[in-house]
Amino acid sequence: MTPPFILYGLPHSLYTGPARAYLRKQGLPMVERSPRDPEFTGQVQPLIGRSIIPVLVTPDGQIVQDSIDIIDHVEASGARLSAYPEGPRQRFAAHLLQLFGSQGLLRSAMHYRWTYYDQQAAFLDHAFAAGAPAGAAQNVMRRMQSYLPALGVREETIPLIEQGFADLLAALEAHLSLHPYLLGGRPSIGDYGLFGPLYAHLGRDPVPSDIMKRTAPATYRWIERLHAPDLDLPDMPQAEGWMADDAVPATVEAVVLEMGREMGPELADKLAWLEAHYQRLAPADGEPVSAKPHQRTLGLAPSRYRGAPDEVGVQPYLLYVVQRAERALRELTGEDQAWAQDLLARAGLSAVGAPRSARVDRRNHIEVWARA
Ligand SMILES: N[C@@H](CCC(=O)N[C@@H](CS)C(=O)NCC(=O)O)C(=O)O
Repeated sequence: MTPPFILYGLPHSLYTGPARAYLRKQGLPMVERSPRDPEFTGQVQPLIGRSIIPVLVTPDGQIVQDSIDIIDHVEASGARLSAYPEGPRQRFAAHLLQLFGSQGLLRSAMHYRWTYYDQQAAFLDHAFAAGAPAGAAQNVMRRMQSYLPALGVREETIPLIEQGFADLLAALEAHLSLHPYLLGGRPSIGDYGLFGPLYAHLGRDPVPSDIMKRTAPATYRWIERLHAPDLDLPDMPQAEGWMADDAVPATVEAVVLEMGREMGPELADKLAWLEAHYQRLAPADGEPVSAKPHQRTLGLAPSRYRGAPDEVGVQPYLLYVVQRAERALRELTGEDQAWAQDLLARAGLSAVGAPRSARVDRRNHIEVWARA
């Protein structure tokens, strides 16, 4: 009998969510195990070189780290429900929203989890105890909490973050009241990207999930639907497949506009920071982006968040995700290209596709600088 895929992850982990939801939709035999599992600590983690989840071990023993790389690994061997639309507009929109979920909603997700720790202590203590031995869980939680300033979570930004969450839920709700997924009757890489923060933190932790259930019930259902092993459509029109004619409806464009409000300025400033850093460093192809694999943030970039002064930590991984959206952007021609440029400009996201020489690749489970 073929052994199952093993996913090392945790229910409350933002980046495990997309990998788990995707693997379930593929109907692949799979078990999920905690990173406390001795096989993980003894055999898998030493190969990865840092303490990080999710990690996939395939039936033939290959090891894949990274939520995006896990999905792409399965795609490459033929997925029953590919996350990549064939239509170039839809594919670009899906990549853009993956960027939003993977990078742009971290501030919100971490704010709601840790600013409201006192109101959610029983839930979070219970969750983190599953991922670390007693005693160590408190240290992990303190480390997570210490990331807030570099994520731009400060007293002055908190009301703005919360307004942003409400606005995003309103935009998602308008779309998901009509459609099961972002681009029709099946999930795309954009759905999986947004699922990360909207499930693990914002859809499970008591304070934000309560807001979601009360104000955005169709969005909450979309989370359940993405997490199910099937398409889970009893309450929706049985419209299977992508929307016709490569359509990206106005309700999805509205979510992209929310993306721009949430992360447009910081995206531009972080990318400019990375470019300047890369120029200064002039790294060789394949050089790790940081001295140690667990060091993810290279520095702080001054920026703006919804009109307020801001300062945010810069992670080269961002570029890895941006490059994917840019690849999809380059595939658009003629009217489709003009549509994308107009959407990016309206959203304040024109940093996507701007000229740049810095490139980030992932090799041997870590991020490295790449020369063209
Ligand atoms: N780019 C990675 C990010 C993974 C990641 O940040 N995982 C978190 C859990 S959601 C983690 O393992 N954090 C450990 C730490 O920061 O010490 C991916 O997409 O898989």
